[in-house]
Amino acid sequence: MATRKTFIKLGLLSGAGLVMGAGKVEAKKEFAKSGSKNPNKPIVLSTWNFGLKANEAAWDILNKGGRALDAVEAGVMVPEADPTERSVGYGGRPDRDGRVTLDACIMDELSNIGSVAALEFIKHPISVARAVMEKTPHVMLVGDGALQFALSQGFKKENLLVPDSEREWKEWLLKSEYKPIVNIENHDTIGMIALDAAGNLSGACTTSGMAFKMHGRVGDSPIIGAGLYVDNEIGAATATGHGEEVIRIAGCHLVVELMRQGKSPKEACIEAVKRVVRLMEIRKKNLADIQVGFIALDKAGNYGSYCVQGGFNYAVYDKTGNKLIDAESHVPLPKK
Ligand code: SD4
Repeated sequence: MATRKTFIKLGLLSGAGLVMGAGKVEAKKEFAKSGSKNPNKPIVLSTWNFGLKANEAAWDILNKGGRALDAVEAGVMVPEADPTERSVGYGGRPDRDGRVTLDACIMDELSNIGSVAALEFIKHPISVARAVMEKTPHVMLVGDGALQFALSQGFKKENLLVPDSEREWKEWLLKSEYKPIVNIENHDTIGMIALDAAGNLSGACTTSGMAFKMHGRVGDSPIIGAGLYVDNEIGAATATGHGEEVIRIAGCHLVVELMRQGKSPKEACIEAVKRVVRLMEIRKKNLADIQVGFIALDKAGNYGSYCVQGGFNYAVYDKTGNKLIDAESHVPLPKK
């Protein structure tokens, strides 16, 4: 059972290893495995254009030699706290009952994991997910239980439904037609993955999920292996888009496993997207109705992305600066 005590012990041990040089030997082995003597680190990647601002908060930590775990938590807290970002945290669009329910998960370099789903009234679900990871014997808490736990940890109960989201929900109720439109929210879930100066990987993912979903619906974002996966020996991946399709292929675990088999981050994302497309064909579903995007980072700091529909972008911050990149897609954007 991973208690907070063992977590701290493990953290101290790995830190001591680095000081004594043992960690360096380990790290060298890992970089040799990933084929690069000169890893591109630190580096942080995150989904959509709000990733640019989030990356800045993460970079502040990474650039000072901080831990990737702290960086990804701090990074995704930026859109979580921003009421104008209407698909994450405070300000997120509600479900069809008018309730803002949030999903988030986090994973560190030791494969510690924590997750919350359908959590209401808490602005920073990512920090509750981290508390689940560090302070409970479990890895996932949902709904009321997650809220009770958050309150017990001192998180504040707040109304997260902002007037713009309430207005849109009331408009939506007139037709009550659930038909998420691809890319329409432009920037949806924030998934963030980072490699720190010590060569360790971590990731975080947080969202209000699909707007006007059924109450209780949970997407891929809080599910380790679907919306996020980190293997400190190989790489990390996170996803955005229609969570049902990401869960169906255990998307981010798949991307990391494909990197383990020797694919580059981009090749791994392409392969996972092909899997999504194939299952849509087999199930005779309309591909135009869905978007899925993956971003991936390997142990050497190589990164890549791929998505189903054109229009997905992601932000990358490394020594060369912070930039937004348009992901290549299976279905190109129509020419203007
Ligand atoms: C979900 N993957 O809840 C999230 C939402 C999202 O672009 O990323 N939309 O399914």
